[in-house]
Amino acid sequence: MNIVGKPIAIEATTIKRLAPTFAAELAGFEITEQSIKKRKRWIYELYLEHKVLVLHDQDLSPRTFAAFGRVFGEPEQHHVIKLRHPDEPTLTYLSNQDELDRNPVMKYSGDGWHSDYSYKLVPASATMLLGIDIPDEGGDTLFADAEAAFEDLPEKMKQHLRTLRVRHQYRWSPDKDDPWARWKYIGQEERDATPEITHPLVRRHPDTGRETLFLQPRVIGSVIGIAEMDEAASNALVDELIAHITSEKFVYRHRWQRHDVVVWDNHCLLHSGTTKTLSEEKVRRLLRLTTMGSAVTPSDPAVGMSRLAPVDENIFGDLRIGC
Ligand SMILES: O=C(O)CCC(=O)C(=O)O
Ligand SMILES: [Fe+2]
Repeated sequence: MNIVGKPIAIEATTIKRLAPTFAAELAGFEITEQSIKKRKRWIYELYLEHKVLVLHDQDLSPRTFAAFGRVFGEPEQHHVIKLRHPDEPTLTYLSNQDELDRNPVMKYSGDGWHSDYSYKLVPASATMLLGIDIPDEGGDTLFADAEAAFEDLPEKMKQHLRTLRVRHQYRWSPDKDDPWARWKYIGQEERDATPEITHPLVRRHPDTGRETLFLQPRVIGSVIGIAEMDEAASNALVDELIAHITSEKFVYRHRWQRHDVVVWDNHCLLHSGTTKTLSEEKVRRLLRLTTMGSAVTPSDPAVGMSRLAPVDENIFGDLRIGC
């Protein structure tokens, strides 16, 4: 007993694996500013080991949510201004409702397999979401383990993939008229912040040194293709690798509950929202934070670091719809 007669809370945490290669639920841990300070290193190590951590029943203020985010790095603002939280610009506010004068396309900005900010020279490190309003069913988030998927490939193929680079651009879409294409909702400032770049296809995790595939689909996912490869061959390779990464054995589906906190490692995972298939009567709102990553380390140093593409093709020229 402590001096005010209350039993001293003893942390009884349990860790449950949620998918064959990754993802874990951390039960019995209450996120508070004190518990964050005390267990920072332990949480970070669990995160590196499991790649996705799920914590239920965390009714957090934006301040405590942001403090927990700092366990995983320095918070970064989203380059799409209207996606930022109106009061806390380092947080993003995700909603499937028509609100905050946003372009309707933004309701589904997380749908489609991707790794956050992969279209930037320095992509995101961790992303963390907090469920505020969660529908009784639907709006799940999917995760795919790109590190386990790379590990699973034959050695000869791994060697070939280590020599390749990938072209990325935020506003790229294989179909200009796709109603969900990102170029439709960004203005000049956001275009300037997202020129075409190339990254190595196989990168090393900055903390664990493990190799992973750093790729996403061409549809919505901002990948133009493999650099210096014929378009048909590039498309076939991208499609084959994405089908492999997102095959069932590497996927975890998170079914949201209110006050869930989910944090994941963008270095080695792809993720996708499923909000487009959710009826709008089902309200879904989440708070989001991403942390700043570090330069992408190629698995094969000869491939070189990430860099700006030689010519910015100014994809889709002046076409723009205000957001
Ligand atoms: O809404 C979702 O389920 C995923 C959102 C997403 O992609 C993100 O927060 O980075
Ligand atoms: Fe995302």
